Amino acid sequence: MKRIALFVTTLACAICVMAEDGSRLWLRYERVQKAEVTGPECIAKEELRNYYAGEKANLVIDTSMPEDAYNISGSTITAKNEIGLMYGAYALLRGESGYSAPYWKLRILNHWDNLDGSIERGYAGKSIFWDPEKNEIGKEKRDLIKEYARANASIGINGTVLNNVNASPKMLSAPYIQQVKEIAAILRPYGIKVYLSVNFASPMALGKLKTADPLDKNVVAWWKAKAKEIYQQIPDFGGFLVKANSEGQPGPGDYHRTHAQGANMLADAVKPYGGIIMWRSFVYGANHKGEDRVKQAVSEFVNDDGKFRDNVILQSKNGPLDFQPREPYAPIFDNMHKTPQMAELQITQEYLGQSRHLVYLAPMWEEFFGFVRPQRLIGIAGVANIGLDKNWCGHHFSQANWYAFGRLAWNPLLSSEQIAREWLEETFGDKRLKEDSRLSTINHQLLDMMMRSREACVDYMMPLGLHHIFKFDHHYGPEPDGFIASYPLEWCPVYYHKADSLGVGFNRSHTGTDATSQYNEPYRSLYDDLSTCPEQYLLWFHHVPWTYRMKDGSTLWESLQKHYDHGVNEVEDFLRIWQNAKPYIDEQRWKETDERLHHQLENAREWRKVCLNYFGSFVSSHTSKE
Ligand code: GCV
Repeated sequence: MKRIALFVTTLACAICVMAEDGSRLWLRYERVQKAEVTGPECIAKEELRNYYAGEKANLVIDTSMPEDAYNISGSTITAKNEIGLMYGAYALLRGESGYSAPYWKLRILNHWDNLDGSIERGYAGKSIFWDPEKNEIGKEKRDLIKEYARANASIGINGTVLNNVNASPKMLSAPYIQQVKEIAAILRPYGIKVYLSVNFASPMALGKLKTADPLDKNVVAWWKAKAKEIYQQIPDFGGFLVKANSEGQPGPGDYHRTHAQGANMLADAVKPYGGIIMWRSFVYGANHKGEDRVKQAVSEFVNDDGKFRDNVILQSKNGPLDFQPREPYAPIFDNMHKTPQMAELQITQEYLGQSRHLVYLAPMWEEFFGFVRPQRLIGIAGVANIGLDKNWCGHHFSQANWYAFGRLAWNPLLSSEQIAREWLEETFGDKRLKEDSRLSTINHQLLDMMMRSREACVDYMMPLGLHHIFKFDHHYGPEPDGFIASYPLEWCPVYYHKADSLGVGFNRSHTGTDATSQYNEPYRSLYDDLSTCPEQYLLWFHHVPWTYRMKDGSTLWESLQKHYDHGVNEVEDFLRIWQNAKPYIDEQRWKETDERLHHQLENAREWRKVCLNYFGSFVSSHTSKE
């Protein structure tokens, strides 16, 4: 588990570079230990003493400053308190200057970590928090969690939900609360609050009550007592995250109560301590038989708008389905006018090649913020991609997604390109190579590769608005013909593409399921009309004839083929770029990434082959020649 950088020389390069296992993430500062730092003893001081390359730095407290904000003038950092100074110190080490304040107060990672140490949709090893063999936080784990805290603090993340939204009731038992208390103590100096996902039926499983009905007085009392117990141990505990009446999880609906009734009961329990409830809108299935899955969140929540307590926040995925490589934005953001909302982004690449594909996700998130303006949200959550793997995230480039999430949570107006440039410089930049004139070309190519990688993934997996044609359960690889009669239809790929001899795509216009009517204008009309619907969402909103003429004059079927080809060609190009970069990257990270890129190419080719064979089987030989 210990993350130690190996130091070996590489023959691949005339200049000897340090081999790396990726454990230092983007925090690869040289330990110069030369600055004299004035100001309070704190993390900022320690970091600057160790790593600041200037001779002097000053830390100044100004209590009139806003929470978490900092100002950097020369080598003087001013902030309200030590946390602000810490953010300022990391910014100074990144080379920033001037004033900066976070856009949102809530910048939270969601770990889908189970108490048995496994991680749902985790692709980088086991949980860094939970180990069923050890019911205590030992020294090794403490050190690791401290590194985790430092990495998060360096990019401004200030909250973490420690367990899976498919929550075990055991999470709220006394021994686990004790562990949470210990974790909270490690995270606190870095300005990070802990939150827990809770199972709505915990009063039954743990408290032996006969019901979890939110209007039952014993249930209310149970949650109040539980909140008190937690806050006695962890006075700055953040609150609860809840997945209710979704994918088999219990919830207020089990007692014919509304989401608002369920959420408010929990909200009242944490309110005296300043806690919040993040209630997820990811629901489909049970209550909406036959309704288009992407409409169900709005249908289920819209009547609750305005009925939630003021410490409840509705947390919704960026798209209406489930973290696909491309989705239109989720219309729930258009429909809840009186309820504070948070967006949930997925950093772990469940549907984007997991930790085997190089896919930089910030362009996707930037696209989302183009539709759902950051000012409509009061916070942001990201499903973490972190595990016990030495490089934390499985793929060296998946670290960029953790980094980008933090940077966007601090400032969603930053461009994905700026963030990628920053990350590349911090993660792969080697100061000794700066003089080499080829380096700027290489850097440019690496940046380009990252920036093209998400669109490439869309193209080789699901272009033109296709969605959810993944293999069952594990969601890796193509299965467009997927249909299992005993499964809910919403789990079957054929439900989503509806290919037939006439065409392909899901008619969600007013002549179909009318999902377009859940959008505000101008998107409602734009998406509803086949002739104005952006091609990137075409098959999401329309069932389109194979012979339909696309904007470039090709037929839909030809266009699909072009997109799949383009996606594969892009990955071939990424391999070339990576080959060119070889002399400038340490041996270990180069090799590990190269292996994954080869695998990615193989997988991209499989996607193309399987999907084109399958969809091609619907296209008559007459049509395909048109
Ligand atoms: C945590 C999808 C994923 C599940 C996940 C669920 C959710 O269905 O495949 O693993 O469960 O979303 O976000 O609750």
